Amino acid sequence: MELHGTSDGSGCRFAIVTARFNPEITEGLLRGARAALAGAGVADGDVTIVRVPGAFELPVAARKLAETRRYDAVIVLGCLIKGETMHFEYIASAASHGIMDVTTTTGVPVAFGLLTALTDAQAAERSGDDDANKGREAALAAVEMATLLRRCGPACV
Ligand code: DLZ
Repeated sequence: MELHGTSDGSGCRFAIVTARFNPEITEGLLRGARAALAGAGVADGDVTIVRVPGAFELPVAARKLAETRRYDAVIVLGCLIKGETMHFEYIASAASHGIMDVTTTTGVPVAFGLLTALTDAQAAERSGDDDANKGREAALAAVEMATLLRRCGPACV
């Protein structure tokens, strides 16, 4: 037996948590994610968007949403750009571990759309209106995982 998700997200519900820090980048990620969900057949009314101050706040909001059990998947979007201090390392580590913890402890897929870029240019390249948009990539992963888990009921193992 082989199980896999699909690219048809119709009927699935998604929450997108997006950080406001570096808004020119995170709004691009959000556009990419929304376009990908719409392209996968997800109705606008099945998408909830939640805004948080920065990447550090992504895990707590993702957990709250996952625990409602209202969503097939949660998508987190944010952008960390390396500066001259250690904030990049600390926030990236805390956010990525926190997000992984949410998905493993709740069993709800959380797609990782947190950019960790060394320069503004790298972040811009990954948040434009094209296939390189990492919000788009995270949304497509969320659709695949949402549809996979719907198929992974008790009857399938
Ligand atoms: C404080 C801070 C800094 C310096 N840089 C970023 C960043 O590049 N990207 C980001 O999403 N958030 C940043 N933040 C904000 C923190 O994530 C957080 O919102 C604050 O420390 C408040 O808890």
